[in-house]
Amino acid sequence: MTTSSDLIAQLERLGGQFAAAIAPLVDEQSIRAAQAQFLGKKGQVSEVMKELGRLPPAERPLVGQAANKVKDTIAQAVEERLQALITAKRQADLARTLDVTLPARPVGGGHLHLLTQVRLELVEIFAELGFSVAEGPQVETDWHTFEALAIPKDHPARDMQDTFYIADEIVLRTHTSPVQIRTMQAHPPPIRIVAPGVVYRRDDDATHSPMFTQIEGLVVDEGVRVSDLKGVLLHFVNRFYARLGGGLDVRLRPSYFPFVEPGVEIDMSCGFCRGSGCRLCKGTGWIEIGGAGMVDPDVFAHVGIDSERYTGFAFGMGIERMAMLRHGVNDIKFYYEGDLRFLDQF
Ligand code: 2NM
Repeated sequence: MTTSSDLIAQLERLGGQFAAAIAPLVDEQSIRAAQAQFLGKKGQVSEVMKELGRLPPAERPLVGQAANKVKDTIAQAVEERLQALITAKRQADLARTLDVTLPARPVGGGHLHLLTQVRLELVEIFAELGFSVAEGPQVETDWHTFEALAIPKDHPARDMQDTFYIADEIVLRTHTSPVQIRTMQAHPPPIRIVAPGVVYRRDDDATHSPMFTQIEGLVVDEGVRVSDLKGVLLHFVNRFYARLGGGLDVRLRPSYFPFVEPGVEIDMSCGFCRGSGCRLCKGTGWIEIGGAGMVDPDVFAHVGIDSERYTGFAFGMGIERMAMLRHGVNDIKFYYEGDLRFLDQF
């Protein structure tokens, strides 16, 4: 026969059992679950209270008071346990405080873009031969870009297909030759310059981009000859493609550019297959690397240089193409995409 003192004793034990049950719990969710287990409809406290009906009515309030007390005890134990967890977490955080005396983690260093590296290297190679660097505007006049270079209004080189027009007489330069024009206007010979820089053409495929970089060279002095041009180019290819082992030859193949006479395409002997035939030289043993020629007397006339006294040669090359050949880059877009998986290889 259940008595009120039995039930009160059971309830009081539950308080202690609850505290023991949550002591090992380390998160609020499981503590709340334990709380529900003790206090919920099917909880242990409710189980005890079901016995209440069997007691004489006079004894029931005493058991009710004991039940309220155990509920308070359980609520208090939950609060204490949660507080203890918060305190423990805070102490663990503090124990992990930043040690500012530790050496810093290494940060991956940046580096120059491949095209910048190659441009600087090209400038250095030509500097060895006494060239200085000249620069000029990318937004140019029609006159400096075409007229002064003996490219008349109806010449295909200034076709709407190739040239970006800003206004009737203002264009994005299609080559860096206007820099040579400006230099010849500003300085009397002797002139020995390279003009590296961005140029613009309406052209877009695996080997052409609407914005790309060129380096052009110009030498003007008394007695300048095609053999001087060839000597400069021989020095250039054997320095720039030194890793191919030296002994590279240069071939000047007759061609046409409006601003030179004679005009030539510059080929270098294929150092990749040494003439036995490969993909790069398409089996010919020669690789085209640019254009050149002796400056046309018409150009000298436009800039006020006496072509009876002075002669000169000029040459031009695409920097993207030079780097593509040397580093095996097979699509020009890799230069401009900013993908570090490509850029970090150089
Ligand atoms: C080339 C090919 C041939 C060139 C000529 C001149 C100037 F201004 F002196 F007339 N500058 N650059 C030239 C000549 C450029 O690039 C393929």
